[in-house]
Amino acid sequence: SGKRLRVLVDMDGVLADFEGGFLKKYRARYPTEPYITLEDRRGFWVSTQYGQLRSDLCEKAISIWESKGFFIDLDPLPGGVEAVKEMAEMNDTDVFICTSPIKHYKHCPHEKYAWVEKHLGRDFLEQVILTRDKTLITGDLLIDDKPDILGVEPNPAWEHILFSACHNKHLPLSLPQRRLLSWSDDWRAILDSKRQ
Ligand code: BVP
Repeated sequence: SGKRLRVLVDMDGVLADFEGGFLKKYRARYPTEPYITLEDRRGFWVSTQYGQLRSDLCEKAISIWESKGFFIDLDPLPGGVEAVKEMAEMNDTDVFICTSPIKHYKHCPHEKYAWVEKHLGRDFLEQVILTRDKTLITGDLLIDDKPDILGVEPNPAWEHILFSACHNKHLPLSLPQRRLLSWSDDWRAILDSKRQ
């Protein structure tokens, strides 16, 4: 076999249930305001769709993930923690968690590290990459639910595997983009397809 495989795994919407956590806390804080069910979510940006529902709901949505406790309280998505642990144990495989913090930095970066420690263990903190520009990070694969991952590097090293989420499941797949439907889907075959 050739060189080691490097897998970058996104956090929100791939390992941590950002959408479910958002809706639960939004409805608890704003019980009389309209909301968007996960079935009706379209587009990556929650704030944009809430702003289209009613303009003042954009800032109400933002207030949810800017609050203390939002990111640490996110539930793990089914099978994600187990998959990442198994990946990290595979021969010739390096796994990094590659996640973009929000610009309101008071709680988010701290809570992202705390979430990794809580669910993956203290040793996994070595694998955390916080960046607002994922195109700068080299890897063979990036498993991420954001359909368009752009930055200053026009030709990123990684192949983007679109992880299915409520907001992207209706999108036509722009070929040759590959999808991972969930952590029950065959992620091992996707890794094997990139090995030398
Ligand atoms: O920290 C997350 C939440 C935030 O953007 C980051 C996306 O990171 P990745 O999943 O790409 O690593 N976020 C912010 C907004 C609106 C901001 Br205004 C949003 O609607 N959705 C969202 O995920």
